[in-house]
Amino acid sequence: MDIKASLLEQKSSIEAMIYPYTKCEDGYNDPIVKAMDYSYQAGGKRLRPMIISNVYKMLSNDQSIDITPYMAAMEMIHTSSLIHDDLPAMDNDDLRRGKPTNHKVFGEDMAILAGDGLLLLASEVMMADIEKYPELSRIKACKSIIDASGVSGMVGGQVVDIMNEEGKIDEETLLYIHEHKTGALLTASFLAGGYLAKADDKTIKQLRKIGGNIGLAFQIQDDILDVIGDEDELGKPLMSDAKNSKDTYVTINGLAKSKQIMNTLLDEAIELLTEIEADKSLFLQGLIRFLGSRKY
Ligand code: GRG
Repeated sequence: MDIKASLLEQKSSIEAMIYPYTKCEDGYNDPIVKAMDYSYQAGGKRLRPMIISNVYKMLSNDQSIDITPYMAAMEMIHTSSLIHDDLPAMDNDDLRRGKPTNHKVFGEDMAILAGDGLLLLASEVMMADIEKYPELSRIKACKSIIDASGVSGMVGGQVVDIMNEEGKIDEETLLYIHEHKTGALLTASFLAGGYLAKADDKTIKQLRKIGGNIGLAFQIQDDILDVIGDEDELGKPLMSDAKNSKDTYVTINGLAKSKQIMNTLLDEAIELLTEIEADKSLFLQGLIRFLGSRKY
């Protein structure tokens, strides 16, 4: 399988599916929808919706459920976190996905509201048809996504990250930050796909472990790319961690050991995936391998 070609192909079909979900202009709210769409439609790998869709396809015999709202919601929450992460009060970044950050284009006030708008629209979109289709599997998928975004998930990770912004940080705290700030949404993507497919408890447990491994591996590669990546490919400046005097996996463990830890996590994830479904998980296996060598 040519994984890069498949990733690009899936990325564009996902974008065609999820873009319509922000169409909520009432005339007065045009400016905020424009600011939301600016970041929502700014590219990105679309990994999280891709995981939801491929886990669902791998596990479900009934492909009749429309899982697009959950894919759109996940990408909205991810995008809202990127908009807020770039704000002057947070990382104060000028570039994201190769374009000026949201607050650089629309101002800080609109960028804050664009993040808030996307975050809440995600819940609206997932809940839109709940009276028509009140199945537990959909409620569990929605819950897993919302839980992962909040104070026990991504927001919690960001808080601990901010509290430890400068100086030394122990590996346990760094692990907490990565597992929550980055890992929570990636894990929720595996779980949401599993819940929508009505997977059994054993499979859900395996998916949670796969998501956890991938979340951590993803962030380790982020730390590695921040040092040895290519600014044009990444679409953002390098050495942002060093600029902020931040301890990372690389400063704590060194480059070689960080890579080794990352590869072990990814190998384990592939092994687990193969235990769940050997043949029907080929794309996801390729995606996981790609994460270990990604340059962007
Ligand atoms: C608004 C819910 C909400 C939260 C705000 C700012 C914040 C709290 C959390 C920060 C979360 C964050 C930015 C984590 C980093 C995750 C990460 C590694 C992002 C990059 O993901 P990619 O590479 O990005 O998938 P693309 O651009 O490909 O989508």
